[in-house]
Parts: sequence; structure tokens; C-alpha cells
Amino acid sequence: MSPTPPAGIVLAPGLIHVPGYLDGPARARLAAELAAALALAPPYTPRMPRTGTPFSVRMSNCGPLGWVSDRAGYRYQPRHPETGAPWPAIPATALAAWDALADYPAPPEACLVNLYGATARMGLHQDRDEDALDAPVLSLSLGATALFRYGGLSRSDPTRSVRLRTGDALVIGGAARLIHHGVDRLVPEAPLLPQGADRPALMPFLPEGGRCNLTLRRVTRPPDA
Ligand SMILES: O=C(O)CCC(=O)C(=O)O
Ligand SMILES: [Mn+2]
Repeated sequence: MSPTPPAGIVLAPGLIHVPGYLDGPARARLAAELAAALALAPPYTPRMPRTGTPFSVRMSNCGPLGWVSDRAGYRYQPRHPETGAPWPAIPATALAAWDALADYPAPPEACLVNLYGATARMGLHQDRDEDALDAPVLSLSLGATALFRYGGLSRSDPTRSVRLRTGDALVIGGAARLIHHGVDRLVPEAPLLPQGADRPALMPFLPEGGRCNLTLRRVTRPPDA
């Protein structure tokens, strides 16, 4: 746990952008750890509640709990919906980022992995399936740049956008914990995949390039919090 707040750009109260938080070696380490995790928990296409419409992102999870969506709704569950296996452990590099940036006295329980191909996006939503709303959501990005949109607590509040680049961290906590947010699109830059050593590790999961985003979440309230 860090006693000092993260150095970063305060986009809104509680919403802190730390550009380039992961340097090249840390990105390569995280990509390798993720590739190992995704080999155990293969990315799959989630579906919207009720309608069953497929998401444009592919997802997987690490940690004791994983966030899933299907016709039955959104929820956290301890097992992969297709293989039935427990999710693999959260990568050490992501846990270290939580310790440095989350300022929360308990570890994350879920690490949602989103894989964005060139045309994937994520509609405006709130992350509100967690009981521990006093914990931030910590986002880490690898690969292609995304146009991340954020607004306010009400869906109709005005929105702004920020580019999330490879290695960036974004802390969504405090007054911003329940803001609406989403990903409009990837920024078409060549190549779509990360430059450098993180590229080969994630190639099998993004063969045409793209972006990988992790969101670390504390789901249950810690016993002594
Ligand atoms: O990909 C991103 O930057 C955001 C992901 C997100 O909001 C989510 O998984 O809930
Ligand atoms: Mn979200």
C-alpha cells in the first residue's frame, strides 16, 4: 500500500491518469505473465444480458473472482464460463501496480482482461458489481492506444476523452468510482500491437494487433475494513 497518492494527472476528483506507469521491461513482464494466464484461461466472447448480443471485446480474468456477462446477467464467479476451471492468479506485475497505486488495505480479487481488436469498443457503463466500492478500479493498458471516454455519475452528464497508451495506469476511485466510462475506439496507429518486447507474448491472443486492458477490482469488503 502506498501512503502517498499516485503521481499523475487528476482528470477529475478520484480519476487519476498515470501515463507510462509501466516502463518497457515492466510491460514485457506483464505481457509474458498475461500470455501464461491466457493460455490457462482462454479469452472468450461475452454476451449482453437478456439479448445475448456478443461483445466486441474478448475477455478473460485472473484472480479468485472473474467478472462475466451472459444472457443471465453480469456477475463475479470463481470459474471460467467455458472451461469450468478456476481463474489463474493475478500477474505479479499487476499486483505490484495495485500496491503502488490503489491505496487500499486489501488485495484485488478480480483482474478483468479485455482484448480489443481493431474495431472493438466498449459502451459507456459504470463498474458497480463490486461490494467494495471504497476500493478503486485500477486500469492498466498494453498495446494500441485507446480513446477512453469518461463522464459523471449520471449517464447524461457531459463526457470528455483521454488517450490511454501502452503502459498507462488509470485509477478510478473516490468520487470517480462510479463514473460512466467506456472506450470509443482504438486510435488507428501502426502497428496496433505494442512495440517492443511485449508484442510477441500477446501475439497469439491478438493476431491482427490491438490492445489489452486489465482492470483490477476488489469485489468483497475486506473482513476488517
Ligand atoms: O478498456 C478500458 O480501458 C476500460 C475497460 C472497462 O471499463 C471495463 O472493463 O470495465
Ligand atoms: Mn469499466
